Amino acid sequence: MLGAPACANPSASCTSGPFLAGRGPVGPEPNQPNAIDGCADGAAGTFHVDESIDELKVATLDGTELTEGATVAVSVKLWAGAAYASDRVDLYTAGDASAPQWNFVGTYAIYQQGAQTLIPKIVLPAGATQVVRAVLRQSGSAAACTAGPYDDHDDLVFAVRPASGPPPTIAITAPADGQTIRGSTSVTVAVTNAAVIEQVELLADGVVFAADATAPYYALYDPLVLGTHVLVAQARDVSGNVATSEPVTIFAIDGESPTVRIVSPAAGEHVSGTVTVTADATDDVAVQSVEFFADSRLLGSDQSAPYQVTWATSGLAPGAHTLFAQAYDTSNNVKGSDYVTVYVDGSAPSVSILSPPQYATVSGTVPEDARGEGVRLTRQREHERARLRQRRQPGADALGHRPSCGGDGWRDRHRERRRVGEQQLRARRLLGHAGGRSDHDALRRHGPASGRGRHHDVGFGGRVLPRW
Ligand SMILES: [Ca+2]
Ligand SMILES: [Ca+2]
Ligand SMILES: [Ca+2]
Repeated sequence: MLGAPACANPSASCTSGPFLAGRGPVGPEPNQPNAIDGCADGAAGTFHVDESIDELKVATLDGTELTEGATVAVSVKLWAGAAYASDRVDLYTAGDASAPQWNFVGTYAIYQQGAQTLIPKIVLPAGATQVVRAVLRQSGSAAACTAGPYDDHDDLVFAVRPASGPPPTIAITAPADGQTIRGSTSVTVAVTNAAVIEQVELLADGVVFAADATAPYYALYDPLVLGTHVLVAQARDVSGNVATSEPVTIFAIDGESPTVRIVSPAAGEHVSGTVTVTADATDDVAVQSVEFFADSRLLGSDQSAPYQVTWATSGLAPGAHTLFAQAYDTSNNVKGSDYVTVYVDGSAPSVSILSPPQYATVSGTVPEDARGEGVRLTRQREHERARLRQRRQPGADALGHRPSCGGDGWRDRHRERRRVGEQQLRARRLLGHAGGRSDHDALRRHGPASGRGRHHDVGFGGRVLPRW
């Protein structure tokens, strides 16, 4: 009725039987040209010396009925002549045999002279009465109807059962759309109602990064760049058809905190003056900055290695101080170092005279209230000072300097200076202040010259030195 062999009811297979044997006018091919659109066969040559399609058959792979969307095997039994190397078979399908719109499936080479059978697989389109066409051509290009003198065109019409379920789908089941990931993540794919899957491909930002040929389909995705990425899965069936999933957008972030530790000064170290505090910091991506703290006070931050700041310890209370660093990575992950306790030991011991008050007139044993050593002035000490005083000339200051017009010799001045120096040195030794500050003026109090009583300078460690 349609001009080609046909199977009226759906079944597991459909075959043309002997009706396609030979080629059109060359024969025998009953009902030639056996092309539902009347495409004529070539008339050159001889039956089974030259080319002909002799039989077509479609069959499901699993024995179920021919169904829309199913992958089926198409057997093309043919005869090839001596020039078989230039022969090709082109395969076409159409979902509606009564008004065929030819879908090109593929081109297949001939592998030998004489009888042979090619069995390509195709996916059946939608349509209740379908047709498959095989074209055997010498040279030329693929077309549903060719004009070569040795070309044969044969059709097979068959009934197809409607697809019972939903169409095949493919979806990425993990990670979820909009998910934030740290490092690599496993991407899993679900394929439903699929024909024979050749493989599932996974794409990130349009580029295939993995393929899996067996279910369950999954692969590891490790983004090379932080930020937004779009994942898509594609299932490719044996006929080359591709189903594509909905895209899944993920956000790759740096979730790993940096590491940081203070390497200098070392814990327990005694420091003084300006100290360089140095830290080691590392990160899986990049360290943004390192902040330094001393006793919870921010000293500063450094954006590049070596990470360090300077710490001015002069003026700080002597004793234990705590250093701390914290590192930020470029994703603002932050991590603190261990605390490092150091000891500030940079200033000379100092003493403050609290009593007697400045310019006070004192006698006998004077109770002193000094920080550190007690300060005591005794009569014996006064006598020692008095002997020195007798040698001193009027007009000289505390160190024995005198105005040049005083008329005294160099020896006297020198002797006086040395004595005063020795007194000061002795006072220093008594207090064990070998490492102490040597600035005498910074530690003593001067009283103005006065005629009342005796004035004393208070020297190192609270020792009381008479003022001459
Ligand atoms: Ca034919
Ligand atoms: Ca034929
Ligand atoms: Ca990090």
